[in-house]
Amino acid sequence: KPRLIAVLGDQLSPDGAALRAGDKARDVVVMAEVREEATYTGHHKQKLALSFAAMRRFADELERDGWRVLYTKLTDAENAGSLVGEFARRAEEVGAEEVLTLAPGEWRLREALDSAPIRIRQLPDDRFICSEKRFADWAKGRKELRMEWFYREMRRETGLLMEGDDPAGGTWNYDKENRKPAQPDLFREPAPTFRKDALVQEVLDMVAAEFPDNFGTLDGFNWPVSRAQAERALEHFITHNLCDFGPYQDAMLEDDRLLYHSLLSPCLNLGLLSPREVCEAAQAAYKAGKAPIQSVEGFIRQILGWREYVRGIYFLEGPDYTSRNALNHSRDLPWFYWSTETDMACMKAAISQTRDLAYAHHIQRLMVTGNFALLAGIDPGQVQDWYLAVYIDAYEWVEAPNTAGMSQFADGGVIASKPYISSGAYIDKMSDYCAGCAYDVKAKDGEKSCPFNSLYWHFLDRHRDRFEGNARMKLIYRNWDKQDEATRKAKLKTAQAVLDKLDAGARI
Ligand code: FAD
Ligand code: DLZ
Ligand code: SF4
Repeated sequence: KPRLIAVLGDQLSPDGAALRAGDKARDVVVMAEVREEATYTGHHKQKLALSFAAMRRFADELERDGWRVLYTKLTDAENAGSLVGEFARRAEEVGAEEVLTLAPGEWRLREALDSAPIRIRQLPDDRFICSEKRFADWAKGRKELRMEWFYREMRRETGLLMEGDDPAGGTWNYDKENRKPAQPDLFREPAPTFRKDALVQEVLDMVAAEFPDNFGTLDGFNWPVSRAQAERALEHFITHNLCDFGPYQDAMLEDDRLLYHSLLSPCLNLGLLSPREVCEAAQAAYKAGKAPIQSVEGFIRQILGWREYVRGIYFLEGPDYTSRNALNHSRDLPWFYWSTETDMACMKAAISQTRDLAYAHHIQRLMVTGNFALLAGIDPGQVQDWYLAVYIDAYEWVEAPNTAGMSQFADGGVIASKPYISSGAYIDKMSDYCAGCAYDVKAKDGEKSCPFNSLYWHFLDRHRDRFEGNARMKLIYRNWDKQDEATRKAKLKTAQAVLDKLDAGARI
């Protein structure tokens, strides 16, 4: 009897375990665009378009490769509306009794496939460098699961950037040499453009018609939808941007939304590129003397370290991870996260580019929109919903640990040893946003003062019990205690006024 090989929308790799286990002569590939996946969050329009376009292109490639593929389009009349429904319908159609697939990157779907009326075998997703089991072994018995220690083991295990037993260049981590602000540069190489062929255009039209009210615009859609385009994106990054990636990875510029970032996260998360090949391409540039160690190490750490680590945490911590709220934050997400209508120039810039491109780079996510939500005490569930919806690369296995863990401290410190918070001074140092802002980044209190400045101290003051014993935060509390009482009161009063405005839905 034939079996079904189910390929989900973010499993677009020809060499995943499920396709490897299949037999072209006997088995049938099934792929389905379904409402349930298109609506479990309010996906950005570009994310919907990328998902469907890349799925259709991948189905074509599998057919060219000799597979029989049953593909359901979103608007097909017989579409059952859910992945389980489609797999059951197709199984009946071809007389299959078993479905093979890679375990999905989300607890919600793993559970749905497990309780399906048809037998669905979920194989471990082997498109990652570190398996879930390997991560659990690493985590066992450790008091703290810090990324840096995990990353060093991965370096040793893969041999990436190793010289014998030592790290290339003699140091594991070159962060200290990075973290530079950037200057506008008219000669910076523009991002490559990807042709919108008939397939992409048809999907863009469908998304515009079917999801008119979803967040975001479609005009700027310029994402690789195929393996070939993803290879071109990788090559472009290695040739033009890797060299400067390290020093400027934390920088932000109003008129240069992408800087030296790779934009490869959707390619990686969909499976168009493998993490190993991306790391190897960066390593090859280092070995050829084309990129310095601090950039190559910084880049490889994001993929071999952070990306693998957050996935490990997501599956290790279990399905309740996303509902944790260690700091008991409960304020509603301000409406300007959707509308962009705020006077804070940094927030407006990060949210506007998110609307236009479905993309913001890491520091914008962490130290602008994430930082604000944390300081303002926003409900981490609502913060996670926002990040899951608005970014081109958002899949729960990677979005949730970054948002709940790294950014919002909702997991109580599983990922972050201290909260990622800052006043406006950090944003001012790393960006050119403040010059054009309605608020004054130098003012510490009062109506015109940068909201990050007062909210920063309000956060520290209201969470004193939790954080003052943290060795890495002692100095900050000492600084707070040294300020005279009137100054402290003025800051807290200013912060309260900002929070009151948020609660009243007023513009800030
Ligand atoms: P680059 O800066 O060029 O980095 C190279 C690659 O490293 C990325 O493509 C990505 O695959 C990987 N990477 C870098 N940082 C991380 C990280 N912290 N975790 C995992 N991988 C990382 N990344 C996602 O892929 N999906 C998400 O839904 C997502 N949500 C996030 C939410 C918050 C609140 C924060 C702070 C970060 C989030 N990230 C997420 C991580 C990171 O911001 C993006 O991976 C990165 O901005 C993607 O852009 P890039 O490809 O240009 O990255
Ligand atoms: C994100 C997404 C979307 C928008 N649509 C589909 C779809 O129609 N069919 C499908 O198989 N997968 C889709 N996906 C990706 C899944 O939601 C993804 O596999 C899970 O979130 C697990 O990572
Ligand atoms: Fe952002 Fe404050 Fe700077 Fe305005 S002054 S751009 S709110 S950091």
